[in-house]
Amino acid sequence: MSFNLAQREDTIIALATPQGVGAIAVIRLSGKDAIRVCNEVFYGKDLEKQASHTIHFGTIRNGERVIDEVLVSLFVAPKSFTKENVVEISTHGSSYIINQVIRLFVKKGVRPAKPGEFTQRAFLNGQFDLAQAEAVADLIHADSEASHSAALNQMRGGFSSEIQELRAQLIHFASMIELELDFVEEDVEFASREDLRVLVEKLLRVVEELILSFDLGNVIKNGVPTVIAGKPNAGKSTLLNALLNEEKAIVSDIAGTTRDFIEDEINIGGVIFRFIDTAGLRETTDTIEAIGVSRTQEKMKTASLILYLFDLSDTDLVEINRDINKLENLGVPFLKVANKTDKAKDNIINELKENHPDVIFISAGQKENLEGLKVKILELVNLDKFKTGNTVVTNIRHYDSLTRTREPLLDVLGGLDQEVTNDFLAMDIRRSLHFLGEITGEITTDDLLANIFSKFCIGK
Ligand SMILES: Nc1nc2c(ncn2[C@@H]2O[C@H](COP(=O)(O)OP(=O)(O)OP(=O)(O)O)[C@@H](O)[C@H]2O)c(=O)[nH]1
Ligand SMILES: [Mg+2]
Repeated sequence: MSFNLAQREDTIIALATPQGVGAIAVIRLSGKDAIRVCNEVFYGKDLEKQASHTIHFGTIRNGERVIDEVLVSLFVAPKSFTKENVVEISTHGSSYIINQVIRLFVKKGVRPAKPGEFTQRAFLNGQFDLAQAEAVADLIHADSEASHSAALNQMRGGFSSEIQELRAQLIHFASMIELELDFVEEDVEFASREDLRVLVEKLLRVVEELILSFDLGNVIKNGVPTVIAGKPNAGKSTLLNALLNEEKAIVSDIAGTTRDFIEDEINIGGVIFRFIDTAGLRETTDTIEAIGVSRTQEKMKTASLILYLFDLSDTDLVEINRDINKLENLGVPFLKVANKTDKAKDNIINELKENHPDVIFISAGQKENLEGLKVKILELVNLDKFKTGNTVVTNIRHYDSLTRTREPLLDVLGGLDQEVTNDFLAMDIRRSLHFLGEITGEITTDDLLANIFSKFCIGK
């Protein structure tokens, strides 16, 4: 794909609403000729004489034949999403009508849009920067409150404006130092080295904070990986099913029923959790079960949260203490969850309450106190600060550019320490600027753009 201006002379069309039958469908056109071509097939007012941001009732006709009664919304350049002339045609939501309308326009020389082409045009015409364009994609795919607010915040420029501002300050220093190069003989200093150090240190802090936020950003997008672990027959699969409200995992009283991972997403309080049911932890001679057990141990290490589940009718305090000890050494946050309250003997419950006041008592089989468990889960991950619109990096490309910015920034600091010559200093600053610019799109390549926009769906 190339992104020259000639290609953007043409007018594009796509269905903007999802495929399939609906009450209405919206077909979108963008380009120089969008309004003119629409006027040729629209019977109603003369669209070319109407003001921007107006809606008009009429029919779309192929020759004499009426295809549908429609509403046409006009957005005259540059007051539109793409900054080009945009027409949105609301038709009845039948796939027959949609196909007929799109075909009619294609016959008139309008080109079917590629995935993400509307957003790409918006970007190329300066509607927003690259990080914001990518946020549009995230927003379309957001399916939880937390990922929605992270994407929305980014689209509004929260993330980019911070980067852009710091980059602008750094550009100032780069030009001052490069200017000094022209005056070597005079030995002047236009850029205070102390101010430069302060700025670079601040930049490093921001970059490192953003890098750290990526882990959480990732979690917001893909769900908090939460492993349910414990002995065979503790009721792990029963708990997964109870949380999901469906019989997803096989439950039986045979120890060692689950051998592979079974996972699914659950929305708790606006945050997506990815619950992973695992093979029960025990020494086993069964080869396949043993593989399952070692995989469980691996999975526990990479989890954000572990639900340690044990059976109140079949576990004693010694064993529980031993397991908790192991979990503490693992270093992953975990909750102690006692299952089968319906079958437990009183003394174990009292013993536990004394020794571990933070144990959560549930009955997965009877679906008891699952709400209490959910509250504790939410408390433990504490995603609150990310719901209030703090800057979070959710995009692997941004993360990559940020990590690559770090190194030249450190070089600038090192250079200041060692009082290297100006040309070296300027070079390291330029390298930092390059990677920072990649994030917001001040520096792009065709490959990069093609790669980003191809991830969108058609019509976006
Ligand atoms: N009474 C009672 N039985 C339960 C409860 N939760 C689970 N069970 C029973 O305990 C047995 C084991 O449950 P599973 O969910 O298969 O246990 P698991 O931890 O997945 O076991 P493995 O897959 O073998 O590691 C089944 O017979 C369940 O019906 C509960 O809260 N109360
Ligand atoms: Mg199981």
